[in-house]
Amino acid sequence: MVNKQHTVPVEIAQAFGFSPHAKISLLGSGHIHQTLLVEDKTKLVLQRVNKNVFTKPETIARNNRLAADYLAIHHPEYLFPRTVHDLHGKELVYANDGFPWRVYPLIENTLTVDFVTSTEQAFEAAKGFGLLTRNLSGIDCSLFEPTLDRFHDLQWRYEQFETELAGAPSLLVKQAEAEIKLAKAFLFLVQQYNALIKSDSLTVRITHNDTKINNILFDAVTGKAVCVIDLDTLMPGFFIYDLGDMVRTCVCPVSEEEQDVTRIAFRKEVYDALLDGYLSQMKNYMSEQELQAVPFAGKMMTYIMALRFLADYLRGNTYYTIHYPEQNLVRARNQLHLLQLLHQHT
Ligand code: GN1
Ligand code: MG
Repeated sequence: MVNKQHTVPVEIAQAFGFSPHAKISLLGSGHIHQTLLVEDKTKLVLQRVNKNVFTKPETIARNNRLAADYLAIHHPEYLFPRTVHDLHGKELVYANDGFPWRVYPLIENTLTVDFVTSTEQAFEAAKGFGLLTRNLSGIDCSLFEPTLDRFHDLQWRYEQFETELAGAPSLLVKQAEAEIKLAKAFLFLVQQYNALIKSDSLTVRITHNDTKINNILFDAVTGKAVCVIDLDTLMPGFFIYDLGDMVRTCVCPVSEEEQDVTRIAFRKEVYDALLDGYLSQMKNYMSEQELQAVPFAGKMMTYIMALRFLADYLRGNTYYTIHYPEQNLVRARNQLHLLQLLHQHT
């Protein structure tokens, strides 16, 4: 979906009390929502929630509230982003077109990165995401509802890929021939996933579920992880989802947007640093069986993203924001390349 708009509806600006002189600019590189920086009396992050993807925005708000309230009591020192209420005390405000908007305080002197440049950065990111799950380890997971059903269900994602493939125009199938072949060659990972889930060896925890490297804020000076952001998919899940998406987005020296596959590489030292960072927080909470599942995490999440990008390409790019027609195919191609490397090295 092409999405370049960055105007704020008058009713939203009024609800949050922005002055008419507030400066609005685009922020971040997320594929789903529209995120804006508002420079007014204070600096704020304004987000238009993509309700076509997140059909239950109130569930997101509720899950986040549950986590925030728990953390405030049990880990008061932990920085967890809470939304700013509008002038009437609402967390989500609906524009006249039906899209919900929300506001966060801008956490200053921080930055995001799209690819990791050092082992320290990888360690910090993984420690940051591990700490979130660890701090929420005492919460009752049954209070949370999924914001997206079957989000990381590899079996279901493979079926979606097959459905899109069956309905895709032959020209697109031809263009994606090599990627389709490669995607099918990794079907054995779906079987491994199903077996792992069925074995009941993974504990259900509150996981972030979108731990790509640009969803964590680093201190601009010290480089330490300051806080995790993009909490739309904070919901019950398995550790492999969080560790896996970190592996997917950190071990490679270039981002998932890379067009030149010769630049896709596996950095062993970064992989090791990620595992160290995550386990420094989570090891004592994980079973022996979970520790054995660690090497599966990165493969599973890289595969699921390859399938999702490829499926979106075949269906005509209705889900992820794209800036050129082949972008989802390019993403799928580099993810499949990375998957082959992970398969060799981990
Ligand atoms: C989407 O919103 P964003 O860009 O952080 C997607 C993730 C993918 C990611 C790939 C709700 O995340 O699952 O890993 O793109 N989020 C949703 O860049 O589908
Ligand atoms: Mg997101």
